Amino acid sequence: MLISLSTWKHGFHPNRITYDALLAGRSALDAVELGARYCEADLTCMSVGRGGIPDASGHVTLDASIMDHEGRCGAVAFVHNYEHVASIARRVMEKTPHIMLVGEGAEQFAEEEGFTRTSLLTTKAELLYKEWAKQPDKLHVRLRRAEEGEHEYVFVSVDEDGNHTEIQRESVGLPPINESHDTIGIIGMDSEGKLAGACTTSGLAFKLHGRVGDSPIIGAGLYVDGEVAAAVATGTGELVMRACSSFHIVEMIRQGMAPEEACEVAIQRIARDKQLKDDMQVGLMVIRRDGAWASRSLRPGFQLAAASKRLGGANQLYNVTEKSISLAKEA
Ligand code: SD4
Repeated sequence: MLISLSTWKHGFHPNRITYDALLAGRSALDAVELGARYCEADLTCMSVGRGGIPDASGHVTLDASIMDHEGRCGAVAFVHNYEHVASIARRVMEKTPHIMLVGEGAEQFAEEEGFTRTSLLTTKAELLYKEWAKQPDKLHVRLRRAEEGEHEYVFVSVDEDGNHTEIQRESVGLPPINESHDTIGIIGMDSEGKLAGACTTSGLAFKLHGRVGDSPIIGAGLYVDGEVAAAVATGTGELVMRACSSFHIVEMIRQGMAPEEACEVAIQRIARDKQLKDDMQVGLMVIRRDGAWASRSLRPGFQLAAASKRLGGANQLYNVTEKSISLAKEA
């Protein structure tokens, strides 16, 4: 019963890597970690790993979590100098009695564990930061639903009268094509029916220095219960954190709700958040223990990559709309 699901269009290649690892007999935990690592090293992906967009002080800081079918979990947050944060999270899970390490402590642990120290800031991300820093109150970054379903950053200038005008991507050093990306969340089921998940991100562009989102928070960005389901979230982390969305989905499934209904109810909860704004998005995905999976987003524009035995092993991109998409139980 092999299944892998990855968030967003840029999850397509990582999802292939995850699914191939499952096919090769690797555990769900290994497979999701491998997919996450691919994305963390992909420099075109500007919100995961190296190459991510910096925070408001010009630093790229990464957050990640990982969880297995036995409820073991690990997380790191506010990591400045190591690219493979999902693997560091796994190491926290496997080698310490703790769940989460942050900042300097996480980096010291990574160093001791032999992870390679590296600068996360690429020239492209630095150029973008410099543009933003010239007029942080005039250049706003918003998340927009792009035509082909990708969630992308758009840049908006604000004039003295407070009027917002979208500005060309070229003028902030980005190519005109739709090339922006988001956090990756990967959930998978292996040949033994075991579930696992990973979530890794540089977080929201130009976030306040020190801000940590939902991705490393167990129960918010990621939750796995091997007897029930694995769920992952992406999008505006503050919304997901207030609703504990991944945990919420898994618990509703535990009580007998179908995966698509659980996604629906979790999204409706987020839709009632009093801080919700037009440009905020959330995407949720879940795999139930029997292989049924579903996904739902707050607004159109969320995509996911799915590969499964039922899909003949093909890796496919799905557009998730305001309606849930779901695939029935795997044979
Ligand atoms: C965060 N949830 O840090 C992440 C960002 C994300 O799609 O997933 N964007 O809030």
